Amino acid sequence: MRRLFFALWPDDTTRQALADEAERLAPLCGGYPLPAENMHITLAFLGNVDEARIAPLVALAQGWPALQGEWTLDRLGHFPQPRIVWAGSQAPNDTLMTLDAELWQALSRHGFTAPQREFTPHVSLVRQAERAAPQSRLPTSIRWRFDHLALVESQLGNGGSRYRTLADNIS
Ligand code: 2AM
Repeated sequence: MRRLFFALWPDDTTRQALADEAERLAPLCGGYPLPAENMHITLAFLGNVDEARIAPLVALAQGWPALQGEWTLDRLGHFPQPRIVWAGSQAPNDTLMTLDAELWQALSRHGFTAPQREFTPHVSLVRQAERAAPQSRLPTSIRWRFDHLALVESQLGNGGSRYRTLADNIS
């Protein structure tokens, strides 16, 4: 079994801007900042997947049509349970919502079921946060141009999660 999810990964500049924001927020929220290499948005979390079901997911990622999208992060949010402070956007992003819906549609053909709850696009910045950020806007908005979809494995370890890309639609 491997713990898998589909995600978008930012370029270096965007990732660093998010990590800087996480560093700034961590002491204010009483948690720990996630490192630059972990910054991403999850579109579809699959959980533990049997080895036998992984090959079709790799093929799905590799065969996904080219992506071209943009997301402006300008808002901070808080999930009290699981204690995450995150970055997202005030305005809904149609490209992301459509991409998420299309991805789950494709995944349903492989026996995976979309969650009931509504998709809240977010990038986790601070974990084990004791409280929300003091303000709900990002001091400086961050523009993220995304161009590839990745199937990623999450390995849980002592130092937090480590992520490894198994397949994407650009390499
Ligand atoms: P999070 O950052 O909001 O915790 C790897 O764990 C990725 O999958 C993270 O982006 C994490 O989101 C997400 N994830 C973990 N468990 C999830 C769940 N039950 N539903 C949706 N996403 C989940």
